[in-house]
Amino acid sequence: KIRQALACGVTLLCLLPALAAPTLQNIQARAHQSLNGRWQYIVDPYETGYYDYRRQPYDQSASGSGGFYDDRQPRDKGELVEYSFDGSPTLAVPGDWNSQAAKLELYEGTVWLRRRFEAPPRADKRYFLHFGAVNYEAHVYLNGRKLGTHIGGFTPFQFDVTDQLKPGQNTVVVKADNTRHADAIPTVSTDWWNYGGITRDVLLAEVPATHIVDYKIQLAKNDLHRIEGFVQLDGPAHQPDVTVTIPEAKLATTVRTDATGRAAISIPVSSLRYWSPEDPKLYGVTIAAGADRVEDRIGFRTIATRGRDILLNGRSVFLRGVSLHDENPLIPGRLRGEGDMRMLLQWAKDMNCNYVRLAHYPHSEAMLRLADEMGLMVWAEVPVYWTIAWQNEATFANAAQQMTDLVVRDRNRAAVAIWSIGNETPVSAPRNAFMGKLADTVRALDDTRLVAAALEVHREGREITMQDPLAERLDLISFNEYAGWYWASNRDMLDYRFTIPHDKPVLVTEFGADALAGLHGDADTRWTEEYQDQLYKNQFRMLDAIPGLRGITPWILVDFRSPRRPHPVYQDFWNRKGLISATGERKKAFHTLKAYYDAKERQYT
Ligand code: GCB
Repeated sequence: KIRQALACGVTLLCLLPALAAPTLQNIQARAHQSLNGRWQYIVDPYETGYYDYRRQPYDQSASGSGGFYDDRQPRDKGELVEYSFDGSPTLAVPGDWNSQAAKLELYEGTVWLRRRFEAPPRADKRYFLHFGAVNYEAHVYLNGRKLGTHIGGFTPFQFDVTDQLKPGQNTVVVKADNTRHADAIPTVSTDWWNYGGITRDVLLAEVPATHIVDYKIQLAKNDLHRIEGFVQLDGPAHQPDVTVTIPEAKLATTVRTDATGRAAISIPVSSLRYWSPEDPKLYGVTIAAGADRVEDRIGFRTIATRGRDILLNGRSVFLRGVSLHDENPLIPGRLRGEGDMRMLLQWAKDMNCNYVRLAHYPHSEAMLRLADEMGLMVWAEVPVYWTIAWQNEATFANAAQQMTDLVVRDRNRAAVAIWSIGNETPVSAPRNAFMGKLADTVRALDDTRLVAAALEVHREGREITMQDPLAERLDLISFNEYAGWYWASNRDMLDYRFTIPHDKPVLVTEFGADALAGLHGDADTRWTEEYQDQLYKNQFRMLDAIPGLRGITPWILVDFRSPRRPHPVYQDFWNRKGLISATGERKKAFHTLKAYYDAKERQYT
């Protein structure tokens, strides 16, 4: 297991290593202390705080010490210590470092972050140090001891620190490293900013020694009349019973756990207010086992396909969507809290969206909870993006781990309708095998949602078709196509036609055009709002001719930063395909898309 790669080597200090633990379901609802706030930081481009001058990692040396994680203070006036967190500047956590210090805007490498906190550990409890996300590689130390390592910039991880916490002051140090690697997920080339740092919440959770680790409480596959799932316990004592109650629906069940602490849940349902974008009803759900109890708010809905239709609670829907990145253009940086998230999702709702594509990597758990509450179906994705190391087993293990962590984290969210296993991955035998295995991984974890990927189309003459063999393994024919922008133009794009005869729903996961807000001209002039607007109108004509078209997520809600976009006048390191500018102005195409969605809404009710 990747996150169990405890880098404690052979040192004596490793006699009692903390264990990387499976993340607790719904951790924000547990008793916890937030470790968000200002963390002291040291920029370390040469990794001086990690390696000695012979390039040996300090944390794998005989003493296990010597690195910046020691948080060392000189014992007397003669002692040489060449770093100090005290007196160093601070970064807000959660928050990427690029948006917080001018000299870190383009930085890729290691930054050390330190925070002190008080803890009163209690004997009958267990403690978990939880990180919502650190991009990309995190080494975590508590009171000078290594807890472990985690890779993957967008998924949560945690350590059981029950045996490491001290009464009084504790010190946590994180080495965050956003260096890109060819064999990583994502790989070196992406069309988004490589924000580094502790980008999501950090907290210390306290649970009873025997506690609820995980649960899934959802409608069974394609069945509006049965809630199905499981509850998983962990701890020293065998806790025989688990109770799940949904008071408002007058539903309750008490079930026995097996020897592994697992209990299967199956609750017959006669009637419920089913979750939908029009009525995003969430029920209070209580899961209780012995001394532990967790409260959640869960929506119940089914999502399935039948022929070319997507059925939400058995009714055919059109997914009126838009793609978005986890970025607040106004900072600009990663979304830092619920206010930022609400702003973006509200912009989508203002366009009459009932659906969002959270591209191209797992967004925050809080974003999914907001989508649940605001009534937006979600396409959730992992950063298997473009050309990755298909033949490398560790790369597959990494992708499968990120996919698993995403599904485990969000599988109680009614909003999540589709798991996406990747974006624009180029067809080849090794890639087909890799992606096929990834599709199997998701299906084994969750059979109650659709599995898809943003594929590419094939163009021959004027005909656009789907030739990707991966499509056969997926529930949807879903693809990106840049008619009118990367090929053809507003003048001739309507000469092309899509031939998609498959008996599956078609989702167009991307199309778009760059437009600099406020730049006007005719519809043949690149970078103008008129060009983008005309392209959208042409797209609607082309796409509406596809019989199976059941949804679109144009690229993209709002302009976003990208190192791949250097044009000094039109881009300035922003991808300008937003329907909204970096400063929040709505471009012409915003209103055109809204009008299209208003019509689709009428057509589907
Ligand atoms: C794509 C990618 C997306 C890019 C977009 C573009 O196909 O999936 O990440 O940002 O095109 O603007 O080129």
